[in-house]
Amino acid sequence: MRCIIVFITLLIVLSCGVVVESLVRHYSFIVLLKNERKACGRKDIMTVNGKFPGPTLYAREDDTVIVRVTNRANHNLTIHWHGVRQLRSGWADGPAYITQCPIQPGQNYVYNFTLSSQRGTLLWHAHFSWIRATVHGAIVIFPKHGVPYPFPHPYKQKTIILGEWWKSDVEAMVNKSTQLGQPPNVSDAQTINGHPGHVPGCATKRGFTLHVETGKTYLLRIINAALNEDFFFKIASHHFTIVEVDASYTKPFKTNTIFISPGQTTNALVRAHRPIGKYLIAASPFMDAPVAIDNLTATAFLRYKRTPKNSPIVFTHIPPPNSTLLTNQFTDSLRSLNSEEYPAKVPLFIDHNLFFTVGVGVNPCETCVNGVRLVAAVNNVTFLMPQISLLQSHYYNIPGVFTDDFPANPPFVYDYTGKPPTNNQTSNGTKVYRLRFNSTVQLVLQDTAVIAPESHPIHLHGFNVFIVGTGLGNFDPIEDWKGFNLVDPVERNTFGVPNGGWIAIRFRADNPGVWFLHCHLEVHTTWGLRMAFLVENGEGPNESLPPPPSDLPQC
Ligand SMILES: *[C@@H]1O[C@H](CO)[C@@H](O)[C@H](O)[C@H]1NC(C)=O
Ligand SMILES: *[C@@H]1O[C@H](CO)[C@@H](O)[C@H](O)[C@H]1NC(C)=O
Ligand SMILES: *[C@@H]1O[C@H](CO)[C@@H](O)[C@H](O)[C@H]1NC(C)=O
Ligand SMILES: *[C@@H]1O[C@H](CO)[C@@H](O)[C@H](O)[C@H]1NC(C)=O
Ligand SMILES: *[C@@H]1O[C@H](CO)[C@@H](O)[C@H](O)[C@H]1NC(C)=O
Ligand SMILES: *[C@@H]1O[C@H](CO)[C@@H](O)[C@H](O)[C@H]1NC(C)=O
Ligand SMILES: *[C@@H]1O[C@H](CO)[C@@H](O)[C@H](O)[C@H]1NC(C)=O
Ligand SMILES: *[C@@H]1O[C@H](CO)[C@@H](O)[C@H](O)[C@H]1NC(C)=O
Ligand SMILES: *[C@@H]1O[C@H](CO)[C@@H](O)[C@H](O)[C@H]1NC(C)=O
Ligand SMILES: *[C@@H]1O[C@H](CO)[C@@H](O)[C@H](O)[C@H]1NC(C)=O
Ligand SMILES: *[C@@H]1O[C@H](CO)[C@@H](O)[C@H](O)[C@H]1NC(C)=O
Ligand SMILES: [Cu+2]
Repeated sequence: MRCIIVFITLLIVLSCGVVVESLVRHYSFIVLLKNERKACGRKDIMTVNGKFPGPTLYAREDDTVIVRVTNRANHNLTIHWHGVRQLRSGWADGPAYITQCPIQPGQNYVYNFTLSSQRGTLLWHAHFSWIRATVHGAIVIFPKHGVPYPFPHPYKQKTIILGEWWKSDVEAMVNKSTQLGQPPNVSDAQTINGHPGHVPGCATKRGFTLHVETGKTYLLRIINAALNEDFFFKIASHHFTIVEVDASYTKPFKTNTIFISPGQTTNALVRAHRPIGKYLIAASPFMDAPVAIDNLTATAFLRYKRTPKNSPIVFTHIPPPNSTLLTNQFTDSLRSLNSEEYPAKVPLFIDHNLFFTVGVGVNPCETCVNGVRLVAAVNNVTFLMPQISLLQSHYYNIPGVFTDDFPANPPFVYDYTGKPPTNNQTSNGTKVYRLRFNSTVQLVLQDTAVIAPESHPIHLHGFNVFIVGTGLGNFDPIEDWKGFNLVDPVERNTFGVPNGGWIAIRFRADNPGVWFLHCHLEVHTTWGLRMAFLVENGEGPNESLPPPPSDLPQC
C-alpha cells in the first residue's frame, strides 16, 4: 500500500514538475484561392494555407487554441470547430449568422477557445454556404500529459479525411441551383486525403498510401468532411477495432466496415497482421432513398513494408449504396466507454421533452423551374438566415432578428413515415427554442415521408448528446421510451436520423449561448433543415457568456 502511495505521489510530483499548465497554441489560417494539386481538371480552389485538405490542428486536452483567420479569398466565410464544446466561448463557434457575421474578403478574425475535458479526433470546416467543400481539416486532441489512452498505445497514428470533389466552381453551382429551386449537382468524385484514386477523367498522379509494418498496430483518425455523402470505409482483409467516435471513447468493438456520416469522426485501431502486400482501402457512398448521389468509390492503398514492386492488389467487396443493414450494425454496436475515468453522465430527469420532425418539402416559387422550390424543415419551419448573427442579437438585445417561439412539437400529428399529408408545403421563420441554464433536454428527431423519407445526419453545436434510442417508423412515446439505454449510450455531436425512423437524444444545457442544430448534408441545410437553441445565462460569470472579442466581424 505504502509503495502505491509513494508511486502515486511520485507521478503527481513528476507530472506537476514537468507540465502543470496547459499550453496556448497559435495557428495562422490564411484562406486563399490556390490549387496545389490539379486533380480532376479544376484550377483554383479555396484552401487554408494552400492545402487540400487543410492543415491539422494538434493540441492537448485543456489547451487553449488561438487561430488567426485571414480571408484572402473572394468570398465571405467563417470557420467552425466541429465538435469543440466551446464552453462559454460561443463567439468562437463559427456558423455564419448564428454566432458571428462572416469574415469578409480582406478581413481577419481570431478564434480563441479552450479544449476543456475533450480528447480525440474532431474536424474544422468553413461554415458559410458550401465553402467547406475544400476548406476543412482535422483537429487532433491528445490526452493530457501522462494520461494514457484507454486502449493499447498504437505504434503510429494516421489521419484519414474523406471528402468530395467538384470539377466546377461549387459556389456558382449551388447559387444556380438555389435560383432554379432544383437539387444541386452531386460531386464528381470522392476523395481520401485529397485523392480520388482510380476515377475516370479524375486521376491524380499519386494516391494516398497508408504505409504499415508487420505486427504493428495503427490508430486511424477517420473524418468524414464530405458535404453530402455518408460513407462506408473498408480496408481489404483487415478489421477495425473502434475505440472512439466524435472525441468520446467507446467500448471497443470489431468490424470490417465503418459507417461514417458528414461531420462524424471515428478512431479505429488496425493491426497489420496479414501477409505483406498491397491492400485496397475504399470509401464508398451510402444512400437508401431514391436520391441522386455521387456513387463513385474513392480508393487508396495499405502497403506493408518490404512489399515487392508490382505485387498484386488485394481487393475487397464494396457494399452497395443501399446497405442499410450495415449502417445499423455499426451504429447499434456503439456504446460509451462509461468507465470510472470517463463516465456517461446521461441526464435522468428531463426538463424539456421535445419532438421535432425533420424532412423536405416543396414550396411555390414563381421564378423557379417548375414553379416550385425544394425546401427542408424542422417541425415544418424552414429556417431563414438572419442578416446579423443570432448571438449578437441575443447579447445586445437587438430586436426583430429572431423570435423564441420555435415549437416543441410539429403543428399537427400525422402518420409521419407512412401517409404524409398531401400538402407538402412548409412555413418559415427565424425561430429559436429557449432553454434555461443547466436544464435537461430530451429530443426525439422524427424523419418524415413528405416527398420521400431519407436519413439525416444531424449536428448540434456546443454540446455532446447521448443517443438513448433509435427505431423505425413513428416514435411511440410510451412503448419506445421503455427501451432507452440510459446506462452507456454513445456520446456524439453528429447523429443519424434513420430513413423512415427516429432517434432520441439527451443533453444538459450547461453552455450559455446560441447553438445551431442542422442536417450535416449541406444540401438539406441550404434548403432550411436547421434551427437554433438559445441557452440563457446562469448565475455569475462562470455560467454566463462573456462579451464578444473586439475583432468580432460586423455585418
Ligand atoms: C483568449 O481568451 C482569453 C480569455 O478567455 C484571454 O485571456 C486571452 O487574452 C485571449 N487571447 C487572445 C490572443 O485573444
Ligand atoms: C449568384 O448568382 C447571382 C446572379 O447570377 C450573382 O449576382 C451572384 O454574384 C452569385 N453569387 C455567387 C456567390 O456566386
Ligand atoms: C451540373 O452538371 C451538369 C452535367 O454534369 C452540367 O452540365 C451542369 O453545368 C452542372 N451545373 C452546374 C450549375 O454546375
Ligand atoms: C451511378 O450513377 C450513375 C449516374 O447516376 C448511373 O448511371 C450508374 O448506374 C450508377 N452506378 C451504380 C453502381 O449504381
Ligand atoms: C439495393 O439495390 C439493388 C439494386 O438496385 C436492389 O437489387 C436491392 O434489392 C436493393 N437492396 C435493398 C436492401 O433495398
Ligand atoms: C406536393 O403536393 C402537391 C399537392 O398535393 C402535389 O401536386 C405535388 O406533386 C407534390 N410534390 C411532390 C414533389 O411530391
Ligand atoms: C406546414 O406549414 C404549411 C404552411 O403553414 C401548411 O400549409 C402545412 O399544412 C404544414 N404542414 C405540416 C405537415 O405541418
Ligand atoms: C415565408 O413564408 C411566407 C408566408 O407563407 C411567404 O410569403 C414567404 O415567401 C416565405 N419566404 C421564404 C423566403 O420562403
Ligand atoms: C446542474 O444540475 C445538476 C443536477 O441538478 C447539478 O448536479 C449541477 O450541480 C448543476 N450544475 C450547475 C453548474 O449548476
Ligand atoms: C469560477 O470558476 C473558477 C475556476 O473554476 C473558480 O475558481 C471560481 O471560484 C468560480 N467562481 C464562482 C463565482 O463560482
Ligand atoms: C458578405 O457578408 C456581408 C455581411 O453580412 C454582406 O453584407 C454581404 O452581402 C456578403 N456578401 C456576399 C457575397 O454574400
Ligand atoms: Cu438531411
